[in-house]
Amino acid sequence: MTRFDTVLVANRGEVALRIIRACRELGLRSVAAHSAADRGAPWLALADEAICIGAAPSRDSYLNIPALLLAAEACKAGAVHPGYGFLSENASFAQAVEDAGLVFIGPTAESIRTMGDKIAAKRAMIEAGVPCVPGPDQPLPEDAAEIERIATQIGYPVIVKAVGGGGGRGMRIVRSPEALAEAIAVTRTEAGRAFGRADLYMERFLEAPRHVEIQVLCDTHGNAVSLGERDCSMQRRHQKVVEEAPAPGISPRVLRDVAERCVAACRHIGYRGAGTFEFLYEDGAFYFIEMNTRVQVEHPVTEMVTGIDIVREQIRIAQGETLGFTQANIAPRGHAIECRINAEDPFSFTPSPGRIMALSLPGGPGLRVDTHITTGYTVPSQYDSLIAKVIAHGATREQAIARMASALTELRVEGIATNAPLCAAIMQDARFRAGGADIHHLERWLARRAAGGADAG
Ligand code: MV4
Repeated sequence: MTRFDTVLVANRGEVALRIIRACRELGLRSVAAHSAADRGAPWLALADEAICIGAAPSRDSYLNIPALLLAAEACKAGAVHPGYGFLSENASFAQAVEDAGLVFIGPTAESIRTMGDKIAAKRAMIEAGVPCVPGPDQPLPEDAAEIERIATQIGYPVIVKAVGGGGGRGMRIVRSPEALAEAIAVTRTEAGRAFGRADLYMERFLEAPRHVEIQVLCDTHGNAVSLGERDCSMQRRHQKVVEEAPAPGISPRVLRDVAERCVAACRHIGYRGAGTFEFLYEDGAFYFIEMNTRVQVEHPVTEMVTGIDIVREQIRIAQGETLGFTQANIAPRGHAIECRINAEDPFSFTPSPGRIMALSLPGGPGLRVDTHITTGYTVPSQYDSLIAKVIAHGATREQAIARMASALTELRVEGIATNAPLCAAIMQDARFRAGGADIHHLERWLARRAAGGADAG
């Protein structure tokens, strides 16, 4: 039944290494496509083969579809794993891979396209019974009076979002009818420029929600399961910093209900592979905002509590195999927390590329470090600043926090600045320790810190 024996890894850094390891475990050959800037990078040595696909800028390499297809052909790959970021949610890439007779390790191009259109995604979710933020599942009309009526019906404050946007790009909060026309005009212009599509939609703006997402896995034989939720509320400028599973303080009944609705939605849309349903959670209720059709940076916290290897399952699903477990077999155990370690200044957040002069990675019970860096490795300036993910598991949330705090004292990266001190401070923050902080907490905390308020809760 094996459809391929060689996987082209169309990504870099820690996720390339994550995919290479999963391939090896499954007895598959991995070929790492890389840019000129990543020549000689440590993860390439762990792949069975490495192919340079273009110059350092992503557009010439990791975003270069013809170069990736050529590399796949040259190394006789039967499948392509896109990782996260780059081309992972590019429907044209998924289509081009399949048109070349290769397997795209992910959902169909059609699923990716639907979820990339935020209105189409929302409509599919409403049809499937997934709770959404109040607001029409239609693009906004042109007529100003009609738009005002829609906003009045939703109730202020509202949020205007680009249909082609997502991940925090192309949106604006509107608090009064007076501000509406201007906000629409500006967002429309931005959306047209940024996404090549000026369509907008409107929702009720939730003031202080949490970001809670549901991980699903679906095979091509009609089996779909939920691996439970992750709370990713600790973020700055739409970049997650700390993620955890399970989400603290949410009723198991409410969680089970929303997870079941996500699984039903997967069946409804014929989804395949790994996927994440993003929700805002406020006052005991879930509101769908977007679906991610890729493996996510924070997938390890789910792996730690479920014992399921999500990347391995992605590859097995692409091989046409059935999920090796049912919903009844999935029993989350304990608590897991991930800290994203970035090469950046922990106060100014300016990127800090450069050579790693010394490195000590933490270890011990319940600890996992996903990283591609080594002593002597130079973090290039062209790409994302993520250099490592530290994941701590414990029987309880308190134990996971204690293990993370301890791990962050062990972590030593010399030669470049990292945000590890910020992560360590978050582990000591009273509001984080209480659990259930909202999506604005970290930015509020950083603003207080910048103003000189040491560590007010
Ligand atoms: C919202 C919202 C409040 N109400 N939608 C930002 C990222 C994108 N995925 C959706 N986002 C939001 N949509 C409604 N109706 C607040 C945000 C939001 C946010 C969401 C998740 C995580 C962090 C956030 C930070 C600011 C705003």
